[in-house]
This record gives sequence, structure tokens and C-alpha cells, in this order.
Amino acid sequence: MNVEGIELSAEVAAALAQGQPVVALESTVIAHGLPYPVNVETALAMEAEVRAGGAVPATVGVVGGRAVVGMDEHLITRFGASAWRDTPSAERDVLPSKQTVAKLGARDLAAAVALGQDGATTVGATVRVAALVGIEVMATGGIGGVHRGAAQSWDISGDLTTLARYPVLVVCAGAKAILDIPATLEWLETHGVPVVGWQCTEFPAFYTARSGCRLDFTFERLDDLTRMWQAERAWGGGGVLVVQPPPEELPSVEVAIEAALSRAEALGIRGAAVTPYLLAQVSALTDGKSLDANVKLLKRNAQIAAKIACAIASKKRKN
Ligand code: PSU
Ligand code: MN
Repeated sequence: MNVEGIELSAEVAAALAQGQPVVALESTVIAHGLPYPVNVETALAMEAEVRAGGAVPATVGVVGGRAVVGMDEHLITRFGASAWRDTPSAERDVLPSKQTVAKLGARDLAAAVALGQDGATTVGATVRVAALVGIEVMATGGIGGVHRGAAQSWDISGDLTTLARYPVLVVCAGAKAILDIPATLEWLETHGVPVVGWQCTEFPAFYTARSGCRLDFTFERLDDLTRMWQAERAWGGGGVLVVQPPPEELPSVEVAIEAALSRAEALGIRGAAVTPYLLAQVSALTDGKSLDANVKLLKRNAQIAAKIACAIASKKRKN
């Protein structure tokens, strides 16, 4: 599909034209969610997982005012290197670029395009671009959600509203407990976004399999999940959230989360800066243990997303 302002890599364009499976990947996790150089390695490892699963990866970002679908290694490295502020100083000195790359939610895309800017796309922005070009599946680590204290701050991630609006199936490990998970699930229910478990019965809390929130539906077989997706499409629904637990659990992150939240509060951090700040703090406070868990679950989600994309594509070919 040709959309003004969106540039598909040759590989992604060919795959979409031929009805081959494609998995969209976000770039905010690269530029704002993980430190350099782990972010670049992880982004490339996710792409490798998607390929190993038989699908084509499409990392999305805005470059010079054009949304690129299918960023190459050079671009991914440039975005990753922009996270230099979160990077240990020894690494910082040898980075190829010290330019910062903005964090773009779905609502920021048009302005970034008009002003010719660079920006990393959040889950929400990636979903919006994916839907425009006909990519049905996306993988990420955790989605944004309703923040703790949202009753006062009104801080609810644009990821949720975008998911309610655009038809993309997003695979994630739930949401981090820096968020109010029950409130996030209530929001998704109100706005009609199905949340289903891939081989799990509880909504995962990113670092742990358990959040205390039970899911209404569990899928054990790809075929069933594909039929659910097709029904959602046929019946005019929007996005679907597919959750699976992290491959390795990191217990007792709650202390780090509480500390991160109170620091953010004391520093008066607001808006788009809140999530990246909390992510970096939790990582620092857990001695990088959270980083390792984070990388593993990102790769695992990419793996499952590839399988789902392949199942959807092959079902379409049969119809
Ligand atoms: N949660 C994570 N890691 C991340 C993000 C969220 O565990 O990297 C990023 C994603 O890009 C997500 C964005 O879409 O943060 C949400 O930001 P906000 O809460 O400002 O909407
Ligand atoms: Mn927010």
C-alpha cells in the first residue's frame, strides 16, 4: 500500500505485495527503553528471531520526516546510539552519534513529518503506521498503560487509544508494574480491546508472569488465535493484545519500582519523559538484572509474533 510520507524498505514492500508475513517492531524501545549498545544488539536480535520464524521484520521509525518501515542496520544503530545519555560513560565516548532522537507517539507523527524530524516510534505510533501499510502483527516488550496515580495526573499512554483504534495484533509480556495494571485492563475493556493470553491464564507484569489479574481467554493453539483475529477483522474491531509471560522471571522488582516512582515524583518528571525515566531507573536499581530479563522477553515476543504472522498469512492464502 502506498501512503504519502511512508517509505517501505524493498524487502517489506515485496513481502506485503505477495501476502507474506511481516512483523512490525517499534524503535522507542531502542532509542529510549534500553541503553546502548544493548539496544542495538537487541533490535537486531529481534529481527533475527522474526526471520528465523519465517516472517519479514519491519522496524519502524521516522527519519528526516518520513516514516520508514523496515529500518536497516545503519539506521537502527543511529537510533540506538542516540540513547547515549543512558549509557555508561566509557561507552559514551566512542558512540557514532550523540544526536538525540525524539520519542514519537501516534499523535506526534504528523508534526514530525511536516517538520522533517527524526523520531523513534512508540508502540502506539508503530501500530498506526503498521495499520496504514497493512502490517497486521507487531511485537514489543511491554505496552504503555494507565500510570499509577492517573486519577490525579491523567497519565494514560497513547498506546492504549491507538490499540483501540487501529487493527494490529500486538504481542507483549503485558505491562510493567510501574503502571497500574488493573486500571490498564479496565481501560482496555471499556474501549473494546480484546486482551488474550498466549498459553497463559494471567496478565503478565513484564518481569513476572503474575499480576493477580486473570485473563478471560487463553489460546493454546495458533489456529485458534488466527481464527479469533480473523473474526475480529471481519467484525470491524480494532487492535488485539496478545500477552505471554517472560521466559525468565525477575522477582522483587517492586522495591526498585517504588523508588523509581518517588524519584520521578520528586523531580517533577511529566508527560512523555515519565516512561523512559522509570525504565532507566528500574534498570539501574536492579543492577542491570532487569535489562537481561528485558532482552530475553523482547526476543521471545518477536519469536511468537513471527509464528502468529505466518499463521495469519497462510490462512489468508488458503481462503
Ligand atoms: N514499556 C516498556 N519498555 C518500553 C516502553 C514501555 O517496558 O520501551 C516504551 C514503548 O515504546 C511504549 C512507550 O510504547 O514506552 C510508552 O510511553 P508512554 O507511557 O509515554 O506512552
Ligand atoms: Mn504518558
